Amino acid sequence: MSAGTSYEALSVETLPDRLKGLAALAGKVGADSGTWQVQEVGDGNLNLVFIVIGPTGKAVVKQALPYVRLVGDSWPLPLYRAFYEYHALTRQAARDPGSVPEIFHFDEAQALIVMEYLSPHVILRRKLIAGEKVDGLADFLGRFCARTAFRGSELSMKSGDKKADVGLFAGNVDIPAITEALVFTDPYYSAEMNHHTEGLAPVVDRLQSDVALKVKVQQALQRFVSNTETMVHGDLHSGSIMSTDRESRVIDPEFAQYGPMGFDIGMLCANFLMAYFSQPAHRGGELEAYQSWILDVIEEVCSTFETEFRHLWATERTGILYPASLFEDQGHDSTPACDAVLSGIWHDAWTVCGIEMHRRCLSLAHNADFEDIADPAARAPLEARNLLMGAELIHTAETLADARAVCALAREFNRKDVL
Ligand code: SR1
Ligand code: MG
Repeated sequence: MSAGTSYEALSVETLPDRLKGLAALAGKVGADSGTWQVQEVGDGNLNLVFIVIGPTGKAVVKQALPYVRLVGDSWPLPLYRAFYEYHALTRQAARDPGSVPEIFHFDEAQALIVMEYLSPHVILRRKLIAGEKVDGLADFLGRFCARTAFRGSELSMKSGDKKADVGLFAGNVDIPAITEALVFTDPYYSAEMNHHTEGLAPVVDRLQSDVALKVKVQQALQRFVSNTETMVHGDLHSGSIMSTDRESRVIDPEFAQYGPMGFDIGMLCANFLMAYFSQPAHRGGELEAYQSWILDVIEEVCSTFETEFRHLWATERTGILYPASLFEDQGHDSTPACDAVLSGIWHDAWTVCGIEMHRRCLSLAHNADFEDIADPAARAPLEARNLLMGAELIHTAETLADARAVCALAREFNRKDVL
């Protein structure tokens, strides 16, 4: 398949013949495409994902579809998202080496990325539902969020490079628009694609009639669309992380844009909190111990983020923001400035966290943590705890002390009979 050929979606049947000339793929899996075994394993909402297995190795071929897979061709979606995913992956690889799969090839016309097959990694969300622990997870994620936030901002980048990159990613319009609608807007009114578990109506009504809440969420949306602090992954949930028992990688940054530094870590913490609140339906034995482990992960992700961010502040502050010429060179400690930047990050993070907790139970794309609970009567009370804690986070985001306070709140809501 050569660049410039008009786009055509691949299938298990057509892939070997269409990609047999691709040296980057043949070099990994073997030159004889007749020996390739192909499986389509995409279980996300948007794309085709193939595993290609040959005599000399395995590779992943990810191809964007021209529509939202979850919904069908009634919702067209530009193929250019693969271009932004590719560019986001290269930036994440540079800003936090080893954190993302290795890229072997990108074909813009076919909206296709050939990349490393991660094995024996599985989607983290699946491990959390199964009650499995991952060593080093919090360290890895805290560092990833801090490094990509700091190194993608004017704290580190040259002003011209940053502006050029903001310009490049500004072309990613329709994908962030999904977030603007599904995440920030739809949960707070009866949007067409919304759905929620039977029995949750009183909680949904309470959230949707809370005007102060809607104002705070809209303020967060305003920051999301107009604050280009750093390149965010844009969809950093537990389905965008693949882990073994001791190693993790971040995948799927097609929602990348320049946005607030607290966005990714906020969305990430929300997904751990939803894993936490859903646990009573997934296990009996070891429930408390496993829930405690999840909260420990949240606390450690956040403390690692702070430590790494402060380390980068001290060692890599090479951009136009808070320059040493204004602080250290004048004999002035810049710690209060770093404290203030971090405080803004946490305000954004906890607000986004609450919003993500809402959208996954109210808007279009729910998550398996709750959806795998077959009985609505068991699911609704757990989702209700999650929804009300989300509201509390949004209301108090500016004054929350730290992740420990957030986890204390989670323990409190986990004991509540809301419905
Ligand atoms: C229509 S896309 C729905 C969701 O799937 C993606 O993974 C994002 O989370 C998006 O919000
Ligand atoms: Mg995704």
